[in-house]
Amino acid sequence: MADHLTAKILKEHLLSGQLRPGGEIAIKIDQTLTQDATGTMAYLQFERMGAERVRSELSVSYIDHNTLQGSFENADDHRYLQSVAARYGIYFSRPGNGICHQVHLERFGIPGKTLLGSDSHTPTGGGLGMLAIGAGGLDVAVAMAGGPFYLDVPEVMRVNLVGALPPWVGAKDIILELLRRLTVKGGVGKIIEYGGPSVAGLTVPQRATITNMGAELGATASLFPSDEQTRRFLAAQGREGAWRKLQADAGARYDDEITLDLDRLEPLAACPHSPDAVKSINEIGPMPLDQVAIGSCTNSSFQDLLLAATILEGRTVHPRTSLVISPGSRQVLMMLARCGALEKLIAAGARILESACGPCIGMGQAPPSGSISLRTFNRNFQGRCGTADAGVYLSGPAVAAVSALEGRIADPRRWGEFPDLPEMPVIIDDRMIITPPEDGGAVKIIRGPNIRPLPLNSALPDTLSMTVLLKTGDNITTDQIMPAGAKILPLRSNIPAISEFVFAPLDESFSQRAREAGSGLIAGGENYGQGSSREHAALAPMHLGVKAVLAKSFARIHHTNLINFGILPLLFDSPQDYDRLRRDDRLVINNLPDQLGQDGICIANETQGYKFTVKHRLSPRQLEIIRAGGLLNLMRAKG
Ligand code: MIC
Ligand code: SF4
Repeated sequence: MADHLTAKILKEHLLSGQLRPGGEIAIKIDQTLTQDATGTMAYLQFERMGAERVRSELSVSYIDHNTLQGSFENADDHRYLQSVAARYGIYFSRPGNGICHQVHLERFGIPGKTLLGSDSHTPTGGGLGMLAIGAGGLDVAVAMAGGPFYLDVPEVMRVNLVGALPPWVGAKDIILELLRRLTVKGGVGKIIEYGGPSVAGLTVPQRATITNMGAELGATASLFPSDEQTRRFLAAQGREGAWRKLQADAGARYDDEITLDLDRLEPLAACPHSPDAVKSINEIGPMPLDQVAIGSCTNSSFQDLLLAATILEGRTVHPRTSLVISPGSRQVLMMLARCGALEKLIAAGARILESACGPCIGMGQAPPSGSISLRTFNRNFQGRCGTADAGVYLSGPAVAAVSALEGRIADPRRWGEFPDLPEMPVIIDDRMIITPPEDGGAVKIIRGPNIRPLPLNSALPDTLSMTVLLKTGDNITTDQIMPAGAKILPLRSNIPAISEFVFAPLDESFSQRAREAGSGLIAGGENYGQGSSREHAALAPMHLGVKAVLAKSFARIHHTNLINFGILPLLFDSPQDYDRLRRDDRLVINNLPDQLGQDGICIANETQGYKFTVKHRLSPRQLEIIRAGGLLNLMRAKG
């Protein structure tokens, strides 16, 4: 049978289940990655599992998110993470070494392997032909302990790339065009495979920009074949031995297929406040800009920043606009320095940040009130940049660089010929990646006061009586459920403290009302919990007594995170039931354990005096987790 790429990799890793859409399968995970903002929880959970050493082929702990260190908290977290890495056999990428996805691509990714990461942009690795999937920290902890990763068999969509990119149009425009067509929920439950005659012309960093933002489509993963481009990239990184050819068989059948003609693309940007609100630069017009930010795991390869430096060379950033650059990795930053591009950026007036997530997650560089910022990043959810009333546009580096010079959104095609970008040898220097000792048994784990014990849920009761704490619209992001930014991110290892901010962007009274209610439910629309993989968006509501989320549909990672922490994810059966429900209604579900085994679950709305039926899509395995009050409880019960 002719297999697509997804089937080939899944077959090589299948531990249980059938590769038929709809069913649940378990796969072997070869590599894991964590970052510091989700990593502390992941490792606290891993410690609870009692393993002596990680059992994956390779596990890496990156420090890239929480690097501002305004007080002791982040530094405490870093010290804890470094000691855990040495203790359990995990590579440790030190702060300043770069953003997890960029560094993993450069130094560790291997075509055909599986990678599970506690960050939603882990699918960046698909640019190398890896099956790379984002997950909550607990799932990553299980994989590190040698356990399988469970997922619903995804549908596979092929994106057929034809034609050639016009000058000044780049990889970011390809993925923005897909977001325009498919929206932020168009990829939910799917793996997106890229193929067609134009794939061969795309470099690995370009492919990685596309697979990175597959996360914004809601896709489980995105995949490019492993071909000559992949071999060249790995050879340049001194890792040609990791290469293997991998491509879909001719005649492989896909669940869905679309064609994108690159010839017809133009420079695009996503408008506030969603990555799928995409328009052409011309449609948007010359919007004045207070800030331009170039970097993030989407667009901070050497080639991206070299292009920006070449455009900026000999010119000066517009007086109205602040330009900040956060290089994707130390490798990229060193290469920019060696070839002189860094000097060009500095001379033009760019503000150079360390190689980290930085402004992408609101860790500094919040733009002014009511301002407009243009960023080469992947998310522009309201308030994520740190300024609640700012508007963020997302574009590629060419648009960003010319816009920084003009002080307004500008079309790079008016800037003449596309420049020649010289190639240069890759600088390979892994001294900021600490290899764990052979035997970490004697390593002492260092816990500062910011590292608080992990809260656990209680087993599911027979009857749930809950107050509707909040009713939301569609596409609620985990940034809205559990915001990040310089003030809140340092509390990631302290669930009681971070819980105070749950749903703060939507309703500042939420945490207090939840605590007073004692037992709560959240009513959501479509694609509830899109965006980040942060399991804090489940853990912190759990801490506040949220027992269930009743939504029209869920984003994949958040659905699993809710289950992992014993919060019941329920589905509306009809839009009328959603319409009728009101905040503060008191809902009761009786005979829960029995009802969960049946087709529908009956809920009594005691406030309004009616009954309605809801559904769930929990597998028998997930039901067991929910009954136990979460995965850690279940693992403990099973010894
Ligand atoms: C993000 O881009 O939203 C983050 C910050 O990288 C998150 C992880 C987190 O919340 O720590 C993600 O994408 O999963
Ligand atoms: Fe970091 Fe932003 Fe990438 Fe998330 S999306 S990993 S915050 S650079």
